[in-house]
Amino acid sequence: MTVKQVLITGACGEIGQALVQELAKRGGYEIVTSDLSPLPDSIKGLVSEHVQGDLVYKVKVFYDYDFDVIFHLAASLSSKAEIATEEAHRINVEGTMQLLMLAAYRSEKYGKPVKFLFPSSIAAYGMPTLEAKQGAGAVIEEDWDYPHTMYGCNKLYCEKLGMYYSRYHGQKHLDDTPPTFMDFRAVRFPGLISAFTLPSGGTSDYGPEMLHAAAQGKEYACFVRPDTKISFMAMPDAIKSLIMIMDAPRESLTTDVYNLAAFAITADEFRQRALQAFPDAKITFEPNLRRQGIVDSWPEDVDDTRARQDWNWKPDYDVDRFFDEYFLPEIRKRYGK
Ligand code: AKB
Repeated sequence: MTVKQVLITGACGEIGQALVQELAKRGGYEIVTSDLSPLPDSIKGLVSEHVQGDLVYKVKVFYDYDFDVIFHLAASLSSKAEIATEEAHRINVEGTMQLLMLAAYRSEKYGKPVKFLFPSSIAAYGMPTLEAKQGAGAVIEEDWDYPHTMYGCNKLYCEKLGMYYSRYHGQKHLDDTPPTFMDFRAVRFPGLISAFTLPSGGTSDYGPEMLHAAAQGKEYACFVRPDTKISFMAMPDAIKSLIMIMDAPRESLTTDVYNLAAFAITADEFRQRALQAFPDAKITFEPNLRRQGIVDSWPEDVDDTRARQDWNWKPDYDVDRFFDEYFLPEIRKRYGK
């Protein structure tokens, strides 16, 4: 079996840790990682090399590697990015740009398209008003692409940069013999929930934070209103989607950026589910205006028909299966409740 060399940036984050574990389980990959932090014990033994530091400055190290696939997960998430906007732009845009340049260079030089997997987000959308959000239903990829946050702007722009580098870079597609371009593929993730790790710096974090707090018997003040609705997805489905889109034959892809959906529920429905499982949970609502504004700008749901049609995407976990077969059994084991 030929071993594929894979780079995972942001490997210490929630998606990164779960992805490293899944690729190691699958086998056939030499996994190189990068992150600002040292690798956690959960994945240390699964990685052949870890490059610690700021990607913008470290990327030159990677020009000597022969990556088949790059998962570029490193990002400053929406709430954090709104506080440190310049830093977020540097991490989210410059970091991505540096890595796209590397993938484009290697693809062209060696005539082998490097696959570049990019997790975009529902933050790429921007609903102008609550009425528009409530009336829009499940939105498609091209609609409402007017993000209200630095993070959302960064994600939307990087989707465009990815398309540029994979098709038009240097306008060489116009030459008689166009070069080998990199192979860019992006998914727009909803809020993700893991039973093993907690997110930090995001605005969809109220979902996982509430559930983890309830399971530990800790009080939780939710920072958005009870009626706040966006879509969420179980972490195993997020990992499954990244593997599926990586494996999909290029010719089956009709677009560069795919919506992904699993279940759309309100913050109050989260609370009800948490109370059913942990009747002593103490969950209150103390909306934070700024974070509320961010979530109000994200659609209630997204339409993932294209992913379903092009690469047979289907989440394993709807809301019932998410609670009953993934989150609650795992979290009970974890916290012993
Ligand atoms: C965030 O809240 O910033 C992320 C996202 C929805 O992309 N989880």
